[in-house]
Amino acid sequence: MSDRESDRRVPSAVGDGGVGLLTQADLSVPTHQIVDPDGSYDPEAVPDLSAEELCDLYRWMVTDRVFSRRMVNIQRRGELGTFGSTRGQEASIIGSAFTLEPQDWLYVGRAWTPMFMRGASMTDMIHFWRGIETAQQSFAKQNSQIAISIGSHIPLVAGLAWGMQLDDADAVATAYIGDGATSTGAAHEGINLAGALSLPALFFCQNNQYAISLNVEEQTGAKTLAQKALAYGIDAIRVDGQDVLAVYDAVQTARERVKDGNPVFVESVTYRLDAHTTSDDPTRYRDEEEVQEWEAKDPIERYRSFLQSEGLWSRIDHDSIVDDIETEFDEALATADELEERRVRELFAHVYDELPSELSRQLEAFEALLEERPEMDDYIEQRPKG
Ligand SMILES: Cc1ncc(C[n+]2csc(CCOP(=O)(O)OP(=O)(O)O)c2C)c(N)n1
Ligand SMILES: [Mg+2]
Repeated sequence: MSDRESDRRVPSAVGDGGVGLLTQADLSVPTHQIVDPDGSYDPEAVPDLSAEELCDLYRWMVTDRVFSRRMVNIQRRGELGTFGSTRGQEASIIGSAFTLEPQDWLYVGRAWTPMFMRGASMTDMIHFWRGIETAQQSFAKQNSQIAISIGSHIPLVAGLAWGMQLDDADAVATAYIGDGATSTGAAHEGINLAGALSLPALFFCQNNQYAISLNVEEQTGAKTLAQKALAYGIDAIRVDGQDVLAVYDAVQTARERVKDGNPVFVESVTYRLDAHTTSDDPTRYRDEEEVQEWEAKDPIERYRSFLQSEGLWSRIDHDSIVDDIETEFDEALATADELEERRVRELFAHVYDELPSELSRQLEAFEALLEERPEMDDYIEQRPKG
């Protein structure tokens, strides 16, 4: 009997009437961790990464943090529509993305630095958050896309993985999703397809505890998100998302399995320290105490203590890493600002080769309106965004 079969056959304690009732208590889901919150770890459990790679993990985590800070700042100055900060999720984001190969496909929600790790520019990321479509076109050159419509990329990734399977590709298709996305119909359809066809699809779920204002415990009756995978016939790993080495280890293991046609769902348990986006006010739905508890689990601090224990901290010049990223951001912003003003026509441009008549009519009406009332342009420019 496999482990999973034996789990299924554990009888419930009382009152199942002899029908083999399965309950949430019948399944125990461990959470993989390498470095404890107090910084202790078993050296044997550390993934086989070179000193340079271990330092790179730190640099990328800091990149993620600085990028989020700068983006929130320029949004506050009115230079960006909106932005979703990833502060607090750096270990989850970087540990996972560090395992991917350039030929893999990557569809993300709340994870922007993985694009940079594949060669996308900060300028394009700024364009994206300004609503400029050329950014996605540029990301596609690195097999990457951002999905804003929650869960919409899950069936796409299953479909991509199906194509890869048919082509016998040596790569995986990856969907970064949030806890909220697991409640969409698209998740059901996409993950089910991956399980049914044994597709090379990797589902990396960042359980950051919230779908905007909705806490994960209110969103689902399931004890963990990882366990949902089993119902689709795919494997799962639950990992401490504040521990970059554990995330790397988990996703590396997952990726190897996925490549061989065993889809895996990884639940990374983390926390969004900032607002959902710059349009959100989290004080309306969560306590400061809770935020402070998670501030104390800062993933960058935990990893720094690991690097100190390994004698690698002396190789890292934190301040100069931050300076470099700030400079890269300044230059990216200056380049993004050079983009010429966009026209309304572009809103209609990227879906159809030939515009359907109803959309043509809307475009003409919109252009006529702007011709007649040019002040509407200012209104579009100044309306609250988000
Ligand atoms: C289909 C769809 N419905 C609603 C929204 C509005 N919305 C944006 S983010 C979000 C919550 C997402 O939560 P989660 O999946 O946990 O991702 P997180 O933002 O926490 O990373 C919602 C409902 C959307 N973008 N797409
Ligand atoms: Mg979430």
